[in-house]
Amino acid sequence: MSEFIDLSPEVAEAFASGAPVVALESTIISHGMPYPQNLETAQAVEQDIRDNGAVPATIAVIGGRCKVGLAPAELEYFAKGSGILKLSRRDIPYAIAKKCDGATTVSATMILAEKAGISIFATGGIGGVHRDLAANYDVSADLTELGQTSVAVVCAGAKAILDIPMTLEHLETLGVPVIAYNTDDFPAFYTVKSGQKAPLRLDSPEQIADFLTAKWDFGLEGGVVIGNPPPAETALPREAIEHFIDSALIEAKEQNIQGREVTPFLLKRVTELTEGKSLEANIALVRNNARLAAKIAVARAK
Ligand code: PSU
Ligand code: MN
Repeated sequence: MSEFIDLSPEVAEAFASGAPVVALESTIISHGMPYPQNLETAQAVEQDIRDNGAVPATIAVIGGRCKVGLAPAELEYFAKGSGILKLSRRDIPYAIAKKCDGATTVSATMILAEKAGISIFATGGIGGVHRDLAANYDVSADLTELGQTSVAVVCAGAKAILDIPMTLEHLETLGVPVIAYNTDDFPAFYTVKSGQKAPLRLDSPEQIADFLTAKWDFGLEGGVVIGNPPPAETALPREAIEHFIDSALIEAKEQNIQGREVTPFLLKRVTELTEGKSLEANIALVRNNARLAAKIAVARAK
């Protein structure tokens, strides 16, 4: 184990006994949802993983130490805390050297998960290619990470605020397999269908486990995107959400929101504009992804 990583007692015990482990990120807690829904979600997601036979490992950086598995009080700190950095790959050395507290995005979580030996990770939606790329160059570091780090990311597709067709093209260029679970369509976070067909489809956790074994045993390093459609009861119709996303994008431009602030701003504004409906959808889909990730981890451990 890397000298920079601390395992929680629960995760250390899981490794010792060979129990399946699922990684979880912390940016969704500190920068993706408001308090107290973020804390309730973080706790519920961990329990969903336990209920499906695996051990949750929420990942973050505390005082420059890379934590794999958080204690309940640490989860609460990341939910309430202000001044917590948002860490992608580039920021990890700064957080370690300056002994900072930082929440990990998909890219940083994948790196720490791989170093700890965890290959399955659940989140809400990956980052991707932002809309209006020519005017506003913004491509999430999540995509580059998926191209090189061997962790499978269970998500409800790419976030709806993004350019989904361009995100899929970019993933193809990077050689990242994109699998839709039990459907032909690539999901779009709040909505069941993005209007894009997913390049690959698999229909059970066992099939996904076999796919991962084939990829990595053959020596093809890099990540995999597993697109799990959001639960229908809370998913939003595309027509209902598109208008609010457009308004949020215009506001972001007017207020000159840039860099790492863009995604948190858009998620927050869409939650306000939908009067909480998008947050409700986000919570339900993260939990749904955690359940599938646990089942895949269990299938891989067999
Ligand atoms: N999924 C969610 N909410 C989030 C995220 C994912 O439901 O807030 C986070 C992840 O940490 C992802 C990040 O890596 O959004 C993308 O940020 P950016 O576009 O700045 O790369
Ligand atoms: Mn960006």
